[in-house]
Amino acid sequence: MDKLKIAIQKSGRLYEDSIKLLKDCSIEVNIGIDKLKTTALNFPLEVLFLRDDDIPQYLEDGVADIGIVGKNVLLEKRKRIKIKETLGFGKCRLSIAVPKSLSYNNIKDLNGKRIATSYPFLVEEFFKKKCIDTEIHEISGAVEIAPGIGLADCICDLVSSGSTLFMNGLKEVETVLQSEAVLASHLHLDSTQNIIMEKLLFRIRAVKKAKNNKYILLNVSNEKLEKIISYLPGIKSPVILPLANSECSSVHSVVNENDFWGIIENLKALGARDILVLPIEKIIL
Ligand code: PRT
Ligand code: ZN
Repeated sequence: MDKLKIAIQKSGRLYEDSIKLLKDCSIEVNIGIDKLKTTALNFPLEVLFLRDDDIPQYLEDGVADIGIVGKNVLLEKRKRIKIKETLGFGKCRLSIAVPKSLSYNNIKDLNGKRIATSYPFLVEEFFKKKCIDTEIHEISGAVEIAPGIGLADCICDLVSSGSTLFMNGLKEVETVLQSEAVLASHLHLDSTQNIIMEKLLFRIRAVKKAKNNKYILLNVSNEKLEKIISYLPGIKSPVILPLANSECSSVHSVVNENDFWGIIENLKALGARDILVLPIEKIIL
């Protein structure tokens, strides 16, 4: 049977989560010793292990059919490929940072400044849109030390916790891009490749939906049941089951991770008791 070729990062920040995503999609991947490529055991997928910077080019050329790569890399490389799905991991932002000692009021303070970055295209676009004139110095690594050694006045680099900036005496002042890992594809997949990709996307979306939601069970006395039901969201509506104690009911529902704590607090205030929260493996609507 034909196989779809997926490119993932060989090692680095996206590797573990990419493999985990496949695993969560029930796709078993046997990782060999040389780790150049491997074949999934129970899904028509061939996995190619590459440097993240090379993935957009391979996707444009059709050497790989689909790939997992940071949106930051994908937009910087400007290859003709399609983003099919955001994946919710590898989250970071591409930000401008200046020395802590520099007093910064607004973006105009960056006029005429030398900016060191590994993302010259995205940085240039950003400043062009804001009509700010800067001098961009492309460097490939250790961007955060550039101001300290006099190579630049400020930097534009990826930030997640902010500790690298902090340790190098820098402060974040502008966000150029919010980024996360995405699944991207070659522009012209044939029909079999498309079918396999859609099967994979179907699984990925089910896993993503499950990750963003929790299954919640609670007990409530029957006189408070109506209020709880009207408040509690659910996929359709909550499940209500009688308890052995006929004055109380058990309510089951699904709540979104983002609203979770607010919902729990309100449920408690409305009389919910014995609240249990469980992870969900997959949601298929
Ligand atoms: O070897 P290869 O070329 O494949 O990997 P790489 O070294 O180029 O990339 P890698 O593994 O560092 O990152 C891969 C992708 O992870 C990036 O393209 C982003 O999409 C994503 N990502 C998420 C990050 C970060 N968070 C991140 N914090 N990539 C890099 N960083 C670096 C950043 O450059 C800085 O040096 O981490 C430092 C800042 O982190 P904090 O936590 O101190 O703010
Ligand atoms: Zn890289």
